[in-house]
Amino acid sequence: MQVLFQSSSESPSSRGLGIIPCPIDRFDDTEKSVPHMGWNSSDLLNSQTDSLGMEELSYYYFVHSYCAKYMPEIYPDAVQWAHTTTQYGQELFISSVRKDNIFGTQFHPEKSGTAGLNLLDAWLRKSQPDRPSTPPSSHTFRSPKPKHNLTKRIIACMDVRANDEGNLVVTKGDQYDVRENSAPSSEQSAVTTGAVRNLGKPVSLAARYYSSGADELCLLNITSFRHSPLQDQPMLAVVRAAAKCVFVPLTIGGGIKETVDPDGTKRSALEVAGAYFRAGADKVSIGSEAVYAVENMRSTGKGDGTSAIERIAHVYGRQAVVVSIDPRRVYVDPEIYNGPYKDEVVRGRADAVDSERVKAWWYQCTVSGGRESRPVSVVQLARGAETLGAGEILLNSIDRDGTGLGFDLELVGLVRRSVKIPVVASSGAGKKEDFVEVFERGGVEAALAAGIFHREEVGIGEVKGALRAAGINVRN
Ligand code: 1PR
Repeated sequence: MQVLFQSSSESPSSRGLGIIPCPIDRFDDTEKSVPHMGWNSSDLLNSQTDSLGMEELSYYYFVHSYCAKYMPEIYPDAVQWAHTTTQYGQELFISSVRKDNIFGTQFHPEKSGTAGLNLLDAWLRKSQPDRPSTPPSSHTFRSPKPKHNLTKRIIACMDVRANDEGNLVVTKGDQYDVRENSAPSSEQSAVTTGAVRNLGKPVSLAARYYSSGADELCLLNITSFRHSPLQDQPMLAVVRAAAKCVFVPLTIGGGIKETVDPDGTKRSALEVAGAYFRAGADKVSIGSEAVYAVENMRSTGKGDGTSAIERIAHVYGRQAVVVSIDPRRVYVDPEIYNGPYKDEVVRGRADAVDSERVKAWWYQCTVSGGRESRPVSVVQLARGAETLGAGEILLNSIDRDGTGLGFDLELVGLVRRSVKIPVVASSGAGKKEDFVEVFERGGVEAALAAGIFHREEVGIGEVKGALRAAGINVRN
């Protein structure tokens, strides 16, 4: 859609087609996260033209940092093209354009669930373009509303690995340990001590989460620290199959790094990410490589353009690059600790579980699924990743993973205050109220859970019901 416009501050030296006389500009990030990422509503401007299946109460999936601002006084000819507008923060922008047989959307209909599929269907069924349009006399000019409709996102995450029989399964650990450690009970006769926990098949679980209302899905290859050549990458087939039945965004993580094929061919991280994007991924999530890149940037003072984050963001846009952080607490005595992370030390809340109440700690980043700790704090990693070009932070917590104790609110708050890009809180969800708490107290854009959804202890619908009851905007 944006190429129809005159120019873009994303690439000032390149001209657009100039068919719509108005520039594309970046969102203002003073008071909101940028990219604008998630489900937002679109207001129809001209009720007399065919709405193409778009309804006022429908939500569509957006992921972008630049937009055509809706400015009728300055660009009156451009706003005649506006089919819908959408509001983010106090900024109103053109979210779809329509004239004669031209139609373009800023959002992604192919990733907007049923609402998007209805729109595509209506468009494909149109045998004739509308009559050549004269500017509609009924064009109602809009002004920003007090509040935008961007919803909070609920993400279902599947940690994927091969089990001991070599089958790819969705697994789930406690503090990243995904093997059973208890003797099999009579009801669980199939469970062997030490076996990889098997909670289902990735594609069928993905389909289940799509139909139960997940706003996004995340598939993580958790054994990617092993040698995993692109040529022989079973996750690609999983992504391809999932993308055929899931019409909400898919984030793929694990192993987004340089790999070597069995014949010795080197594949750059950009090639690996490209293979996932072509298979149907919308975002790639980078873990260990992000830690190394930030360590490197901190020692030289700036990014050198060679990291996976920089390269992938340059080619596919920063909104396609998620950095997944695996922090672990390092407990300290706050009265005597005078180390480099003293400004990042947090204390257990008065209402915290017993084991945390009187303690203090900082968060250290790890690589290889928590197997190795690195000399980088969570704040340094989040800020460094943002500087290098990440568009979103997926914030795990090794201490809370699989515990059901609720999200780590100290961790979430620390990272939310440190960056401008959206933050996804992950690890520890045990009940629907935990989601209400993390949105109300953590200020994050999205919350992710795995175990409670896999074990069907809490449904996505139930979570959304609790959020709605608490006055938090979610997609139906
Ligand atoms: O380092 O770029 O190859 O990426 C590896 C990816 O795999 C990282 O995103 C890392 O977080 C993930 N990973 C590695 N090992 C594990 C493991 O569990 N042994 N999974 C792992 C991380 C965390 C979340 C989990 C939430 C929610 N899993 O994905 O789903 O903690 O769980 P809960 O709701 O049950 O508490 P690279």
